[in-house]
Amino acid sequence: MNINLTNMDGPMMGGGGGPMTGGGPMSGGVMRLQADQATVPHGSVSFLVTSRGSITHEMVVLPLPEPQIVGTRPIGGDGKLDETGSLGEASNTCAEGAGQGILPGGSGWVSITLAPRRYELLCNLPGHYGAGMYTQLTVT
Ligand SMILES: [Cu+2]
Repeated sequence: MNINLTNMDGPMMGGGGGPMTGGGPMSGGVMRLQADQATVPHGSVSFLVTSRGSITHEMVVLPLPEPQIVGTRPIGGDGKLDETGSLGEASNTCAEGAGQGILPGGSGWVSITLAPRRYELLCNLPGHYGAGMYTQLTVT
């Protein structure tokens, strides 16, 4: 599946298209992690993650406990989440797996074997989750 990582922190995002509308509330602007599929069958799931914003991003896969809602994990004082239980991540520019982050215009990828349940895909760079970089993935 394809994941797009975006942020709006200035006028340079013009022409990007997509569903982002309106101004960014609060400081830091609006950031998004958008997947082209909300539901996939269980087994090996391949993620192709592209940073289309102006800054570095990443994608981490965490199980989503019932009945928790995406976007409601507690954020630590460093602006990040506890990644305990992470099943994998794409945070390497033009390479697989974990790295230092996906640079603007770059892609990273990872394949993870996922059992049927709900997951949360998110960016865990400081402040990004709080700015909106999360989405739910349901594996059937
Ligand atoms: Cu991010």
